[in-house]
Formats: sequence, C-alpha cells, structure tokens
Amino acid sequence: DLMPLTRALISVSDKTGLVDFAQALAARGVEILSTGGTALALRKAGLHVTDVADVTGFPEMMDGRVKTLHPKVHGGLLALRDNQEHLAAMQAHDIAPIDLLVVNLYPFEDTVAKGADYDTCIENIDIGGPAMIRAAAKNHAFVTTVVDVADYHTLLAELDAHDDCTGLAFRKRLAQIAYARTAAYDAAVSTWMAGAIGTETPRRRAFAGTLAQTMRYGENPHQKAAFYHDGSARPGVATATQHQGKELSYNNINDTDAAFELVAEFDPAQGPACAIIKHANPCGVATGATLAEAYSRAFDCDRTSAFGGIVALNQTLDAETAAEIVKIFTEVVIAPEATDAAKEVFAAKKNLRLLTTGALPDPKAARIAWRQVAGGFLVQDHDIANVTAADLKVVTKRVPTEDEIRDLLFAWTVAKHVKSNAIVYAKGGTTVGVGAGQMSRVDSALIAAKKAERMAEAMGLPESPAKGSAVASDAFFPFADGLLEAVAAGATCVIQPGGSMRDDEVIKAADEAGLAMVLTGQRHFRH
Ligand code: 93A
Repeated sequence: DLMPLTRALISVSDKTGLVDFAQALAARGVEILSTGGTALALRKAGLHVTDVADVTGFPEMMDGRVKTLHPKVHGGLLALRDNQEHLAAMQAHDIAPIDLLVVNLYPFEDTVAKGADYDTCIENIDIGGPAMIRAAAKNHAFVTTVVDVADYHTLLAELDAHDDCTGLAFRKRLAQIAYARTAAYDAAVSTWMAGAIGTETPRRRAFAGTLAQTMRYGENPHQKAAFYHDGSARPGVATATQHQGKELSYNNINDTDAAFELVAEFDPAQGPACAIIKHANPCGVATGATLAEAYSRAFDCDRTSAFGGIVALNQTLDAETAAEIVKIFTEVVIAPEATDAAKEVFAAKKNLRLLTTGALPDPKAARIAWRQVAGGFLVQDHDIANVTAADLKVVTKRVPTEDEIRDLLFAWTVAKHVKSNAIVYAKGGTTVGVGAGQMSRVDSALIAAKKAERMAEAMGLPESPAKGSAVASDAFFPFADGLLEAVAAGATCVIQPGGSMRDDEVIKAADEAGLAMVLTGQRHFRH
C-alpha cells in the first residue's frame, strides 16, 4: 500500500510554509503543478513549476473561477492506477496521474469574519479547490490529500519514514481530514447565507465547523477536546482577542460564553452590568452606577461561588473595575473593550485571561442552538425572547410598584440564563439568590433563599436580602408550594410565565401573602 509521489498539484490561498514545503518535495524529485498565484510564489523562490493551464490547455479564466475544473486535472486525481480501463482512458486522453494534492481554500470564513460585503463573500466561495479535494480524497487508495498547512510536516515525516512513499493508513487519515474540511467549508457558506438572507431557522441547516483550537482536555482530564468555529461573526468567545494568560480550557470557553451572552442582555446605554458565572450558571449578576460597583455587587451576591469564576462586563473594562476583580482569583474576564490602564492592572496576574470582543452580541439576533444526542443533533431557534414592562399581566390584587417592576424584569432576564428549574431573587438591580438546575422548583426556591441568607452572613447584613426582593421563576409554578417558599424567603413580588392548571391556587396564595404577581406568558427553560 505504499505509493511513491511523482507528481503534485499545489494550489493554495494561504501561502504559509509553502516554499519550504515545495522545496522539500522538489528535493525528493516530485514534479510540481500549480495555479497562478501559487506558481508565481514558487517561481519567485526559484522552484521549477508547471502551470495547470499548460496541462489543461485552457487559460485560467473568469477571474479564476475556472482554472482546475478540467478532466486533465480530475482524471489525474480520480483514475484508479490498477484499473486497465482507467489506464487506457488516461492514455487515450493524455492524462497524467497526480499523486499528491495540496490545496487550501479561498478564505471564505475569514472574509465573512472581516465583515465583507455579499458579493465579496460570494467571490470567496472556492469551487475548484473543494472539487479537487473531494476527488483526491475519494481516491486515497492512490492519492495523498493535504488541506492543512499543519500537515506539511506530517507528510514530510511520512515520506522520511517510508522511503519517499506514503502508506495507505496515512492517506486514509488525510482523506478523512479533507472531507471534514470541505464539509465545514460548505456549512460555513450555508450558515453565512442563512444570516445574509435572513432565514435563521433550525430547518434545513448544516452543522460543521472549522477546527480552531485543540485543548489539553475536555470537560474532564480524560476527555480529548477541541473548539470549532462556525464562521459566525457574532462577538463572543470564538471571535474574541485574548490579551494575556494561558489558553482557555473547554470549561472556560463554555462558561465564558454563558457569561457574555448573559451580560449582553443589559444594554450598556442603560448602565453598567456584570455577570459572574460558575459551571455555566450565574452566581451573581448586577447593575451599578459604575462598572466597578456592578462587579462588586455581583461578587457580593455569592462570594464563595465567585472564586475562580468567569466575569463578563457589558462595557469597557476600566482600571477601577480591574482593581476590584484582581482581589480574588478569577479565571477569565470578557468585555467589549479594556483600557490600557485596566490591562496594566491585570498584567501582574499572569493566570488571569482577558478577552475583548470589540462589541456586545445582539441578544435579539436570531440564531440556532443545537446539542448532541446519541445518533443525532437537536436543533432549535436560540431563545432570544424577552419581555418588557408592557408585556406583563398583573394577576394579583396588589399591583407591583415601579421599583418592583424593574427588579422583576431584571430577575426574569437573569432567570433566562439559569439552568432549569431556575429561581432568582433580585433587589435593586442585583441578584441576591440564584437557585439553579434542580429537578424540583421548590428545591430551587429553597436553594436561592439559602444563598440569600449566606449573602447576609458573609456581608454582615441584618437580614436576608431576599426580604423585599423580586423573584423570578423560569417556568410556571405547578403548585403553590414553590411560591410559598418565595413568600417565606420574604419576596414581595413574583414574575413567572403562568399557564399552570393550578394558576388560580398560585394567584390565591400570592394574594393571601400580599404579593404582587405578573405573568409573562413565556417561559425560559434552559436545560
Ligand atoms: O475559483 S475557483 O473555485 N476555480 C478553480 O477552478 C480553482 N482551482 C483552484 N478556485 C480554484 N482554486 C483555488 O485557488 C484553490 O483552492 C486555492 O485556494 C486558490 C489558489 O489560487 P492561486 O494559486 O492563484 O493563488
């Protein structure tokens, strides 16, 4: 199964490492065919190259749209070397075999990420490249396919190990990588088009990404892991610039995403906000007169859990806030921007990762959410719903005050980002107790109340901050029991979707306790 390399076709947009690699091939006696820009770069380096146009007998035409799409190329890639008919066809049509294909595609994903206009993105859809990659990979019994600059040295090592030949197992592995690349490429085109033409729907979508990072491990140390980017330009952990600290881990990326998506719910025009995340759930979310105050208040909500957390900010990180943050160990800070002075404060904390994204993501922008199950993917619209004061339906005798409405909406927004069952107590634009991920709503309410008591202890408050708070429940109360826990904790107003068979019972319990309750008509399960 060892195949010698006699003829290579090299056609690459990313010319990184190209010359050294081609020189190494030439030194092994490999003949090199190439397309326009690649041939130019190789000739400049003094290499002998055959133009693909001379092989096909056609010039590259239509702005390069048609350069390698020709039987002389595809026949050379696809012909079975041990098939008499194929060999006869090659002979009859003067087709020479191509043993090695080296292609990297027009930079479609980068073009989208740069925010290029529609026509530029279209022009950057590579057609000839994927066609050749798919052909060569199909014929891996004979042909070696390299689609990644990182595999230049892998190939040279293989040639060193096998007397200038490649082994079948090696070619199969490269073929598998090749199909991953073309699948991801087409998925990126489809994803971009869906956004460009406004059909962000979970139906008829393709899912694939481009390998962006391999990690030392996944959710646990015994799991291998990698981060794929889907080509979306949404500001967030995938597109962020990292200013310092070691590479993000799998859990860091997951938590940083949760943190930034949550804080993006708070329009910076309405004031600073901060979210601190642990295990994908917020342990504190707060607004404040200043960003530093928002951070401190978020931190105060659950000082114990905040240790080693992920901090997300909805505004430019300033030095004052940075100085607050470095007082405890924090894994990651993500913000739209950071001042130089803030960066200086962080510089002393080598392990703290700082990410800036340039902007906040639009919480209302339609997009797709998907998760894996055995045998498939579940796909749905991302939960981008949210309510305003005008959407709220008061169902109790007591009508909430304006301050209560503000806290109810705040608690509701946070609850949307808490794993179900979610119960969130909030007061004065800050969470004071978060109950997450319990199998029963009553337990979430109890945990949230307990957290509020701990907050009182930690801060030396005279009473639980849940007293006089607003409480949000991400889904309806099936019975009055969950609501009664909130009453016991001291909440004075409630926001919940409503829609339970026993709404009447729940409303009656609220009335009896003198609570104001509003219904949103919309739930925010998050599992
Ligand atoms: O426009 S194309 O889709 N038409 C083609 O026939 C074709 N053949 C190779 N793009 C094509 N390519 C791509 O050109 C390769 O995938 C590679 O990314 C790029 C290299 O062009 P150059 O050698 O001129 O820099």
